[in-house]
This record gives sequence, structure tokens and C-alpha cells, in this order.
Amino acid sequence: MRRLIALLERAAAHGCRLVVFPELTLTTFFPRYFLPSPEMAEKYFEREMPNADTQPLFDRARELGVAFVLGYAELTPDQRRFNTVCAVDVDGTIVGSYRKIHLPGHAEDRKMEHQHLEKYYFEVGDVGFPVVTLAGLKVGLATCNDRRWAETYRVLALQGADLVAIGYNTPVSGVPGMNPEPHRMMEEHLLSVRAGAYQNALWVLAAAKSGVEDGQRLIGGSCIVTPGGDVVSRATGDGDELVIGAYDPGVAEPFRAEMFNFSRHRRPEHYQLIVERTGVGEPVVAAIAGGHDD
Ligand code: CDV
Repeated sequence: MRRLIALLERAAAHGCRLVVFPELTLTTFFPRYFLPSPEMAEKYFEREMPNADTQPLFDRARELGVAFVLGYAELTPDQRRFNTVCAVDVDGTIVGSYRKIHLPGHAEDRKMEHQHLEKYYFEVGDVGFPVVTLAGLKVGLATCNDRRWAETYRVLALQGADLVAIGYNTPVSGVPGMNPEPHRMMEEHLLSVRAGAYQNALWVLAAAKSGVEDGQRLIGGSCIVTPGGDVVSRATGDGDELVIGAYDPGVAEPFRAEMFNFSRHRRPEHYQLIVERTGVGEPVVAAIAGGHDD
């Protein structure tokens, strides 16, 4: 909490009005460990938000007039577990929450030192992708692996999001299907957030845990991406760091007016497969009438 408040104060001193903290900010990234029952992980979960531990952060943010987005593990009163983000406005009130939808990794113990057990510890989120107003800006909420999925950004953009706040933990080891070469991991992260920003004409604020946490290295790479897909600010190291950008609504305007003018160019009648299919299926055969003599 001391580290978060120190970062918040530095942000306020730089004139920031919105701060994004990483996914599962309050604990270690515990899905790297297999515990024989998910209940044994309950020490990592928050039963309410704010609570006695986090109240000082809420109080300080209110005093400073800074809105923030905070990731944590949520245990609901009916014992459901989610990888959650809460959005707190400048007056210290929670204006919305998001429960992570794209849970990567696996549910079974693969008996490796570092695993990726989000499917074991969490349920798939049940509140969709929300857009909330923070410090007067329309902010879409998403978490970590969501940033690699085009659907995340589009669903948020269609609700008028100007920015998307994404906290994340991307470990260098133990993730099935990821190339463990650090350069590639960083490329894939930047490719994802830049593409999401550009194709939806919105800003992306991506905040990472970094350095070595409990023996596992995380890629870091926090950054701010413009609606043009440009990375305008990026973490330079592995320690606690403030990555600052100046929000300018004008940057999105030319993209929204022409190339990504959704209401003019989108053709949802041809996008059914996106919501009907999860995995790959047979090609859909379209018949074009006329045009052939034989
Ligand atoms: N916490 C995450 O969701 N991490 C994922 C995994 C796959 C590394 C990520 O996309 O960064």
C-alpha cells in the first residue's frame, strides 16, 4: 500500500488525474502456484473493496483528486472468485467494476515450478466489458490477456470508450503457448495494444507488474498508446515507475471521422461468426448468382 500511495502521490505531483495499477496489484501473481484446493488461496482474495487495507489508498486518492483503476482477486459473499478491476473516481467512490473474461492458462496441475492456473482459481467474468466515467473521461475496463483479443477493444469502443485501462502480469516463464524469448514477448504485447488502439481509435493505458516476483520474471513494458497506435510513453526499467501521458481528445478525431468511422463503415450483418463460433469451423459458402454462361 505504501508503494501504491507513493506512486499515486508522484502521479498527482505531475498533474495526473487518472492512474492505472496492474492486474492483481495487491498480491503476488498467485496463479503461478498450484494449491490442492482453490479455497487454500483465499488469503489472496479481497472480500470487500475498499477494505481496511486498501482504505488508505482510496482516502489519499480522494484527497489528491486522482481517479484510479486497481486490479485484485475478488471473493464474493456467495464464494465466487473473480480476477477483478475496480474503477474509482476522483471523489473516492467506486463507479464500476470489471471481472476478467479471457482467462488464459489451464485448470489442471501441470506440476511445473511456475504455472498459469487462472482457469483453476477464477470464474469467467459475468459483467461484460464496462465503460465508466473517470476524471470526466470514458474509460473502458479490461485486464491482461484481454488485451490480446480484438473483441475486447471493439466492444469497449462501441460503447464510446476514449481510453482503455489494462493492468497486466505477463510472466516470462511457465505460460503455455508463449514463446519464452523476452524480445518476442514484448513484441507480442506491444503489437496487441497498438493494434487495439489503432483499430478502435482510442487510447490504451497498459500497466504491468515488472521485475522478479517470487522468483518469476515479468516482462513489464507498461505503456501509453495513442489512437494512432503510437507508443508515446513507456517504462524504462523494472522498478516502480510512473509512465505519464497527456490525454488529447483531438488525436482520435481524424481516425473516428474517416477510416474508423464505425457507423459509416462497419458491416455487422457479416460478422455473425464472431458471436456464433468460439473455435474454428467449416467455411461458410456464399452463393453469387449470375455472371457465368456455362
Ligand atoms: N495474467 C495474464 O492474463 N497473463 C497472460 C498470459 C498468457 C501471459 C497475458 O496475456 O499476458
